[in-house]
Amino acid sequence: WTEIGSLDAERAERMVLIRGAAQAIRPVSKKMAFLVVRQYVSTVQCVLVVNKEWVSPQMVKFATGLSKESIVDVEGVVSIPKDPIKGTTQQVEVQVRKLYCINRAMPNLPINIEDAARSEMEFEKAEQTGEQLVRVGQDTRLNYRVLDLRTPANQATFRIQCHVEDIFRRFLLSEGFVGIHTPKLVPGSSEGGAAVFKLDYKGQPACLAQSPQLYKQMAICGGFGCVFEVGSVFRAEDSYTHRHLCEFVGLDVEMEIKEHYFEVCDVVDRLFVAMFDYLNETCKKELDSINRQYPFEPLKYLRNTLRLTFLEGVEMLKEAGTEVDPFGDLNTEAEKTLGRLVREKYDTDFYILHRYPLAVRPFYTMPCYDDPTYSNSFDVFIRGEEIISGAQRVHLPELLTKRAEACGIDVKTISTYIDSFRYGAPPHGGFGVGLERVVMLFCALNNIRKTSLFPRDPQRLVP
Ligand code: ATP
Ligand code: AMO
Repeated sequence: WTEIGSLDAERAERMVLIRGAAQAIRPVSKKMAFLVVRQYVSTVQCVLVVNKEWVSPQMVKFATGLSKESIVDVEGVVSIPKDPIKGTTQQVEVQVRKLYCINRAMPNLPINIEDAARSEMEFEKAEQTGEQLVRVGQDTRLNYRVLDLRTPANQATFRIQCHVEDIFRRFLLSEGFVGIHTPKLVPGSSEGGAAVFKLDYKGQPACLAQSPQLYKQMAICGGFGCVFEVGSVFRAEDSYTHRHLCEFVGLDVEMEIKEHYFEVCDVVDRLFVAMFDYLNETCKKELDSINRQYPFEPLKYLRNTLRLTFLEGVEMLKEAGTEVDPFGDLNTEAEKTLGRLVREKYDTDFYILHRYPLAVRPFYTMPCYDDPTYSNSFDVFIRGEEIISGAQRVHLPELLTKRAEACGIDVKTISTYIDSFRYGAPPHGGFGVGLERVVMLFCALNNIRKTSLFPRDPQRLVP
């Protein structure tokens, strides 16, 4: 068996056996037909020409009668065409000798993969030439996700996502972090607010974990020093936005701090610079596949990630004519504007904003020692949108109790968590990353549903 992606001029004249989906079937005459066969992100043109030895007119008829997306095995000889081939990734052809249909797809599928893989530029061109092309809307894509996932851009997206997760694990393991798994069935909220999915736990009220926050801190109290987790996170988001899901994959880190919360920012810095370097060097083919359908500018990032204080950000916004509350949060628009300003001034799309007002951070966040209206916390942005929240945590049980009460939390519901800090607890901090957001923003995709295999949003529970 040969992978379609490896078919090149070096294999010319050689016999190969490939398996893939019949993406397009183009009859030319009773004696000739083309079959485009796809495997993952690669496509190759297979040529059937009637001859005495191998291809009969019945075989051409059989090929042209195949339904799109049927799974086929093709045996044939690799050849180099006279003219460059349009519309396939491989620049060689396969002269068919044998053709088998392994599994027939139903005719008239709800999504045609070639339509689903078109770029906006192709639609613009078609408008000028009068060609009628079919647009595939997002709901149709998600309703028939199994078909939609077959486009090269989608194949590439989830391969990149797999690399992001893999680099996250490998980097942290190489720095001595321990991988953990915390419970997803939990007694209460960790991030505050009403955004929890409630459920009945054998008669006790419970919910799905909004984050591993309290447990990853308890793992530090358990003596692990530094930990990470890759796991599902559940948020009962009310509103329908381009960057919120009701279930996403959280990449979480928690670690002891010796002196300053910048030690946590240093991990973010090293981890993400290594990740972006790796993606750019190792995933060129995948990035090209995404770029072909959804063109984007490569992410700009610095060797040492830029760190701005929240107040420096507020000042930059003010100078540009956007007034924001220096004790409040940045809204989505202000975050975007700041992203543009940072890019203009510092030539980077990736930066850390730290020392947020305490009032807009969760109860477990450590206030700044020099000014408790601010906090030892940070958010990290790609192209003006948040991918990470992090902070130093309150490890002093009295202060933690006061902070929880001030945030309206019934401390009885988190007593075992607060008690964890009574048995000797080191200063610590950490951060949480949304996997789908990292992939979405690295590739400048416009919607988080594109980076979730089977997205869960306030309106979608199927497929
Ligand atoms: P997280 O919820 O993890 O903090 P986030 O991107 O929602 O991630 P926030 O700090 O909560 O970040 O919110 C930043 C801004 O995004 C808010 O000020 C608000 O304008 C907007 N925002 C947050 N959540 C929603 C939502 N569910 N729907 C619409 N806008 C939201
Ligand atoms: P936060 O609530 O900011 O912080 O979440 C961390 C990161 O998770 C991602 N994220 C989401 N992704 C998709 N859909 C959502 N609804 C959604 N909500 C959040 C974002 C965000 O930056 N416990 C803290 C982290 C910490 O301090 O360690 C927390 O959960 O990328």
